[in-house]
Amino acid sequence: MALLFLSKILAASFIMKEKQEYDRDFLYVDFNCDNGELPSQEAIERAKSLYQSLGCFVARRFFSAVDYLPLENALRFLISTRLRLSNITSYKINGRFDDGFIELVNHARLEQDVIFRACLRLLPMKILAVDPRILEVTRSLIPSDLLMSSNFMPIKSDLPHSYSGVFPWHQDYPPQMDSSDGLIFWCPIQSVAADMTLLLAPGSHSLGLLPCKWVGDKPGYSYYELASPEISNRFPVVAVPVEKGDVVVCSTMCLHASQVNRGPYTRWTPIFRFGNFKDDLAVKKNWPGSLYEGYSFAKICPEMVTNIAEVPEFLK
Ligand SMILES: O=C(O)CCC(=O)C(=O)O
Repeated sequence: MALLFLSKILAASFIMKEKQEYDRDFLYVDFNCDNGELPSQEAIERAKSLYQSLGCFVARRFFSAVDYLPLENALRFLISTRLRLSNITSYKINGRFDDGFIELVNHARLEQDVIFRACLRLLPMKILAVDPRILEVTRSLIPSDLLMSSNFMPIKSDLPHSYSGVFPWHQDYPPQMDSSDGLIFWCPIQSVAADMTLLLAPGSHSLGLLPCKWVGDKPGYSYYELASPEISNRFPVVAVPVEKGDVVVCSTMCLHASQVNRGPYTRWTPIFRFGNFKDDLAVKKNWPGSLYEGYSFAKICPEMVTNIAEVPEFLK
């Protein structure tokens, strides 16, 4: 155990030494498969090597605008239906699929949740989740012949200048609990600039699952935060700006954080997650799923919750 801890500290301090030379372009791999073809072996190998050493990478030109059209059309329908039901007729027309969404949510906050829940069952989302390019990358990064496709694959909507849904540094395992080698595809439908994109702490996946503390029933679904959030300071912080079609891929153990959407429009981000049924942790914990599906991290991993005594009984 002590040896394991020492090796993790050594790995972390090695990454700290690299910090000065760190260049975020290093995380980008040109997949160039936005024409629908499978990624090249060269792109896969480069991505695999980054994923193993840093726990994350950005797949440039992964999807095309056309790949997102079914999702945009579905969102257009959902939003316009809710606008009609709410009798909202005056809203800004920008020629976007989400015209009226901001006005809809300003009219009633609950509408954001109605759209969010509907999106969890959108067939175009499920179809994109099994896109051959997604599966090829997943199979290359998770060494298993029995993959798990998470039930929790949302489309996140971040309103301009809103702090709701802005997550501090975290690992995805506590809210998702698929497997310790699970991975996430963060696929913004629009370009996202550096000052409002995902923040990554490359190399942090090497720490493994980190202790969390229960922070109560906050709005949103994240009820646990890192027990020692300052642990992210040991790693470089990289903001990864993306063009439409780029996809950020990171390990469930890689520390990442949100930034506020500083743009004028809603930021829409489909998120796909995969895991491994044969992973030791997944087997030991009886293949749990996400907090959203009702699985409780405090029940499944009580040993990782530093303030377990404060957690209400119904969550333990
Ligand atoms: O889109 C974001 O703001 C971050 C999403 C995220 O960190 C997550 O879903 O785990």
